[in-house]
This record gives sequence, structure tokens and C-alpha cells, in this order.
Amino acid sequence: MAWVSTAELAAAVSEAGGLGIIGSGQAPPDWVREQVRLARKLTSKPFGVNVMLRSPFVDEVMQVLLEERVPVITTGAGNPGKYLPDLKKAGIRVIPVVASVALARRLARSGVDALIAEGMESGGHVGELCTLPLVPQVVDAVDIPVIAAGGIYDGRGLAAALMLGAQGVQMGTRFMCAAECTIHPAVKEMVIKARDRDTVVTGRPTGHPVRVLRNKLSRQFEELESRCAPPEEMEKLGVGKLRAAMVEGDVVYGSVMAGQVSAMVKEIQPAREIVMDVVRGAAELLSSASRWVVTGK
Ligand code: TUI
Repeated sequence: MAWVSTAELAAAVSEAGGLGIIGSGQAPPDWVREQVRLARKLTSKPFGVNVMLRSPFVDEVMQVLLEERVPVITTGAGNPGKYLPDLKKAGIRVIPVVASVALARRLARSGVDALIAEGMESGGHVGELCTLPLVPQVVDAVDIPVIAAGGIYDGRGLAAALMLGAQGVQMGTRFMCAAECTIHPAVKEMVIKARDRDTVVTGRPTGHPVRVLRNKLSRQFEELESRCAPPEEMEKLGVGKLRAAMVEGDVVYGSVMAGQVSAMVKEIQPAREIVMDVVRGAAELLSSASRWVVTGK
């Protein structure tokens, strides 16, 4: 969650008992180092950094994370294979996001510690499969822990993910409205107001589909797509738009990447309250789940 999950939010999630992840996106290496050091000041608990593999700074960012001995790295939007030997040697846990069974198999064989299987309900860069079919297929294909992501909002989502064979969940969109999340208040308001059909996936023709909340920018993308504009034109339209939304609060012409659960987010809550709600909700559901069992007597 580039520009969204900064050290403040990641540290708050880790303090609450989750594993907070700093989203490094396309940020320069110095910014990533600063964020890691700030998170270390804010929490003594483990936290991670997400590396967006299509960042122009990906090599330098990986170098910073090796130097800073960050305990956990997650990766998105690609295959982190070439970085694995160095990360493993440094004792860093590597947890790539996958959107397909083939990549899950390949990465499991190459020695990653766990996988995040992310369905296309999520915000930002998405694959083609939904969480419900993706997670059990990845669970069946690999023998390392699988974390489910995409479309998870509360205890119902966590309980369902565990039933699919996942060992945990990754959540993004709900934490956009965490009190500790430093994004512009206009974005939080837009997420809170969103309804069930307010997200859309644009960018499929460029090969980089991205789920966003509908606005003038997403309509511009749709217009370019409908007249089969050259991919470069679409790529150009996207430059700097995530920052414009998240930092400057341009919810009209910025790229408001957010998942389908936006519609379920109703308020701003401290990260601790969100974590507790999810965990307690799932515990309650699972402890009463035996009512579904027909004993046959
Ligand atoms: O990566 C994300 N979410 C993101 S990245 C991002 S910025 C961006 N900008 C332009 C193009 C692409 C990204 C905004 N949101 N989530 C994790 C994720 N990874 N979702 C899907 C994937 C994925 C997709 C294909 C991971 C691997 C993959 O395989 C490619 C391969 O090499 O086989």
C-alpha cells in the first residue's frame, strides 16, 4: 500500500498483535530507510516491508532492506525470484503475493517462507482470480503457509479464509481508515461513502489491471480503453496519480486504489480496534461453527 501504509500505521498494527507492513511502492531507497527506522522507534515488535517489484528503485530498495535487516519482506506485482538467495542468506522471511497457482508453485519450490494468495477483490494491482477459488487452490499446491487476501474485512472474512486452508489474512482497505493511517482525510471519506459497486478495474489492456474507486480519472481510463488507445497513453495518464490521491487528497483526478470491501468500511477506528474486531469476530464464529455439523444420529 504505497503512500498508504507508512511507518505509523505499520507500527500500530504490529503493536496491536498483527504484522504491520510498510508499503514502499515506487518510493526512493532513502525514504524506505527512513520509514524502517521510524517504525523501529515506534514499535519493538516485528514488522515488514512490501516491495513493489515494478518500482524503478527495486534493486536499491532491496539493498536497503538487507542492510537494515528488516525481519519480513512481502512482494507484489511480480516474481521476486532473483532476490531470494540474498534475502534468505540474510535470514529475512520472504512472503510474496501471488495471484496464480503456477507462480505459487514456482516460488514455493524456490524456498520462500510463505505466500499471500490475493484475489482480485483487493485494491490496487490485481490478478484475475477471486479469493474464494484462488486460496484453496494455492493451499493444495504448496506445502508452506498461505495467507489469504482480497475481500477480507472482518471476522467473517478471517473465519472463511481459515476454512479455505489459509493460516491468516492480509488486509489493506479497512486499514486505510485506521486512525493511524496518514492518507489524506478526503480519501478516508471516499472509502467510507463507497457502496458495493463503486470500485472498478482499469488498465487491463496494458497488462496491469488496477482496482480503484470510481472517479473522473477511472472514467478517463475507461474512455481510453473503449477506443483502444495505445498502452503508453494509458501508462502516461497513471503517472503520479496514486500519490495525488493519497497524499494530496485529489479524489477526483487521483488514483484511489481500494478494494471491494470499501463498501463495508463505515468509520475511522484505531488499528488496535480493527485487529481486535477481526480476531474476536472470527473466534466467536468458529466457536459456534459446530452447529452446522450434522452428526447423523
Ligand atoms: O502489488 C499489489 N498491489 C499493488 S502494486 C501497485 S503499483 C503498480 N503500478 C503499476 C503496475 C502495477 C502495479 C498497486 N497496487 N498487490 C499484490 C499483487 N501481486 N497482486 C497481484 C500480484 C501479482 C500479479 C502477477 C503477483 C505476481 C504476478 O506474477 C507475475 C509473474 O511474473 O508471473
